[in-house]
Amino acid sequence: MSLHKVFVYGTLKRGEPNHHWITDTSKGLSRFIGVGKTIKKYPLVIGTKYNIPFVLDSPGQGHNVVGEVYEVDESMLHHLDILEEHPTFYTRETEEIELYAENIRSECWIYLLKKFKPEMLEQQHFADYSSSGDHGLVYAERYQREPSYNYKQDVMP
Ligand code: PCA
Repeated sequence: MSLHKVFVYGTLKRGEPNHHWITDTSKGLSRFIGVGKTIKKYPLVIGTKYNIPFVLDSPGQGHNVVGEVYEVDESMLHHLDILEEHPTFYTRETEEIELYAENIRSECWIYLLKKFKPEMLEQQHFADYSSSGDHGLVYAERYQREPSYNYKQDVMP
């Protein structure tokens, strides 16, 4: 069985609205490894009218993004790809992550946005996402969204 490391920075983190996706044992295996951050700086923004977190593929801007590293099996990785709509919405790529506790670097998968409207870079850049932060940009879960509203148009160039 092949295992993969995934770095999550948004709604998949503990205490965030999609965390249950990564703990659903009926979909595969996952194990929390630790908290870490990207070695490179990235813009982490909250976008669309549904306040979705995105790391924009524009390294060098923003902050070292904080998140959680999990070890997952092939089946769980596939399950996460479905949530993130890889490769049509987010794209899963590898990125070097520094794990705080062990002070080691590790190559992990990350879901980022490759194609985005340039004005998204002007939005506030966060270092550590929370859906209930002072920013007041509360994440709208799928069941709360309007079926007729194409929120992907808010990000696609
Ligand atoms: N889910 C993925 C990408 C953004 C999101 O909300 C994550 O938590 O890393």
